[in-house]
Formats: sequence, structure tokens, C-alpha cells
Amino acid sequence: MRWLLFFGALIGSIYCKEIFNGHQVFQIKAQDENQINKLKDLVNMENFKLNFWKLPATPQRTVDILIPSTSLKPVRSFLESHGLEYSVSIEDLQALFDEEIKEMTYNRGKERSNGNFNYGAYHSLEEIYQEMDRIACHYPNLVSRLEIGHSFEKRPLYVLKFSTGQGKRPAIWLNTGIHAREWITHATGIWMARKIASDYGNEPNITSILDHMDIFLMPVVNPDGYVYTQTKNRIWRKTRSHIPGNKCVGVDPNRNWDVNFSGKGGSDDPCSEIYRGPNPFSEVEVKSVVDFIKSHGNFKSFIDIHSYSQLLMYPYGYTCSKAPDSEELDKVGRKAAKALFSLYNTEYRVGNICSTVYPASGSSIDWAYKNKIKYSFTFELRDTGHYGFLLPANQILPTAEETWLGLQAIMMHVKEHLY
Ligand code: BHK
Ligand code: ZN
Repeated sequence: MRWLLFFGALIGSIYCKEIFNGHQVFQIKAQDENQINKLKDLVNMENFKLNFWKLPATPQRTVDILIPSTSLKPVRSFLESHGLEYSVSIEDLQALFDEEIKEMTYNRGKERSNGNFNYGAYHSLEEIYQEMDRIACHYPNLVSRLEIGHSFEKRPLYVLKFSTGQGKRPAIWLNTGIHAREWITHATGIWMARKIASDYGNEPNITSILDHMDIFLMPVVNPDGYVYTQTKNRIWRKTRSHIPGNKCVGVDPNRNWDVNFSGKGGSDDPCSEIYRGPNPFSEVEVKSVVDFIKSHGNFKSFIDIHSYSQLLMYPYGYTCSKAPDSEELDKVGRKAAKALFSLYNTEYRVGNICSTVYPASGSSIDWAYKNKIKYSFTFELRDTGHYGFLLPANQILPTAEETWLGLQAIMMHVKEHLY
């Protein structure tokens, strides 16, 4: 008994979670450039310990900010004194976290008894990895699970390869889960894996795509971060690398790519959520993807899936000047957004990263595009801020299904425009 208590306390202290009782998410509207600048001042007030879910951006002029309960009062008076309008989108963040965990636990019990993976639920890393294995086992002539490296904390990095041919066919890269807290993307990624496998030979579009091309799908690019969101801090975004001399942990894996590395829209502050890292490809998760893509050498499309905001974007992020292929990419993006909309009327905005959200240097799709992978896109899935990163599990299937229609439109275009 005494030993049980001892281990209980030990495990309790190892796994103590950050709690968010009474923390709220505000959606704030800026009316003009001056108010945007006031919001940028707010971003920099470190004593408030704010966490920006959606940064101040120019066209839509709303931001979502997580505010600790102890900062609610001063933040409210800051907003009021500058005439900034806001609404409370999440009243009590911890209540949503608790709901999410309760559902996951309940679902786990059901999966144990019926032996099936429930695609309408959120899962642990282990469960996702097991399901990847199961898909590869069910479809041995189509799917294989490759290990492309290990994460900083030594977890395997897995990619599913879908192929019906020999050699290095033209290929499409698809990834989800590069940012840890964007759980709807991991759930969509594993759903798509099952969908691609089961539709081949039954559905004409995916059949013709796979008759000409290979698809590589990586559902969890940042496994350490994902585990951390389930054990310690639900809103963690970055990797979990420890860099000697840094006083904070982790790097933003979507600022770590070798494209305009030190430019605007990234940070050199290790404590920033958009910390670019000490040098390009410092993150082993990013480096593993890059090495894989370079050694393959025949990728025609690169699609990186994030959440949230309902956007479909193409290069560039590091500059607001037009990419050489921007007209074609815009056309393809609109076609995809239309296909996505056709299922549940979910509206997406389409545009280049820099003018649709904000300048961002060192991002994955800019790197892909600069490395001659023309059809480079990034999705920001549901929603537009009502739940933000805490998208309820009952929206997983509709989100995955509609996203799949958008993706399929892009992949069909790629297949028909091989270069
Ligand atoms: C996406 C792709 C390339 C550059 C920026 C973005 C926006 C993305 C980011 O990295 O800041 C926003 C985000 O994570 C929320 O998913
Ligand atoms: Zn993201």
C-alpha cells in the first residue's frame, strides 16, 4: 500500500498537467491599423502570459487570445480603454479539456470491447501508430508503413506509402500534425489513410490518381509535441527539443525550413511560439521529412495540413510578392474550396499565405515550392474560432470528409498536369 502511494505520487508528479480553470478565449475585433497595432502591443506584454491562437492579421482583423484567469481583469480594461470590441468564445477552457478527456476515455473502453478504431474520436499517439500498422496489414499490396527517422525524444517517425507501381513514380506528399495542438489534423490524417486504402479500386478518382502516382502520408509529423498535449499542456504547439543555452523548450516546426530563414514572421526568441530554431532544419522531425523528400526526388505536390481558420493557401509566406505559378495555384485552390464547400457548405478563403494571414518565413510549403514542388498548399481546417483547437470530436468525420473532397480536387489537377 505504501509503495502504491509512493508510485502514485511519483507518477502524479511526472504527469502533472497544466490546468486552465477559468481561463478564457477572447475573440477581438480591430477596426483599423491603429487598433491592430494596439493588439500587437498586447502580444508583447509578457506579464499577462497570453497565448495567441490566431495572430493579428490584416484582412480579417480578428484575433483569438487565450487569457489566464489572473489576467482577465487587466486585459479587459486594456481592451476597453482602446475601444477594442471583443466577445468571449470560450468561457472556461478547462471545462472543454475535461470534456475531451472524458470522451477519449469512454471511447477507449468501447474500442477495447469491439476491436475497431473509431474514426470519430481523438486518439493517443500509440493508437494512431497501431492503426497505421493495421491499415498496412489490411492492404499489403497497396500500403506500407515506412520509418523515416526518430523524433527528438526518440519516437519513430512513420509515413504511409500508397503505391500500385514500381520505382519512383511522381508523388504527392501529405502531412498532418506538424503543430501539436491542432488535433483535428491528426484525426483527419489517419481518416484519410483508411479512406485512400479502402477507396482504391472502388472510387474512380483515387483509383486513377494511384494508377499514375504514389501518395506519401505522414499523420503525425511532431509526435513529441502531440504526446505533450495529452500529458502536460493541451495547447502546446512546437517540438520538444532542448537546445543548449536556450531557456525555453521547443521550436516552431513551421518556421524551421531553409527558406528565407531569418526573415520576418519568425522569431529568434526561444520562448516565442514562432521560434525558428538556431538554424534551418535544426529539428530532427523537419530534417527527416526533408531528407526523405530530397532522396525521393520526384514529388510534384506537397500539402501541409493545419488548423484552424478555414483557409486554403499557397506560396509565398515569406513575401507578399506573387509566386510565379500563383495564377494556376489560385485556380486550383478555388476549385478545391468549391469541392470542399459542396458537402456541408463550409466556407474557405483561398490565397497566398502572406496576404491571407501574415508574413511567415521558413515554412514548409515555401521550402517545397522553392525546391521545384509546384503544387504546394497548406490547409487550415475547421473552425473559425468558436472552439478553435478544441474542436469537438463530433466534427471529426464531417471535417475529414469535406477536406478529402478538397484534397482530391488538388490531386486530380496534379495528375492531369504532371511536369
Ligand atoms: C501556414 C503555412 C505557412 C506559413 C504559415 C501558416 C499559418 C500557420 C503558422 O504556421 O503560423 C498558422 C498555424 O499554425 C495555425 O495552424
Ligand atoms: Zn499550425
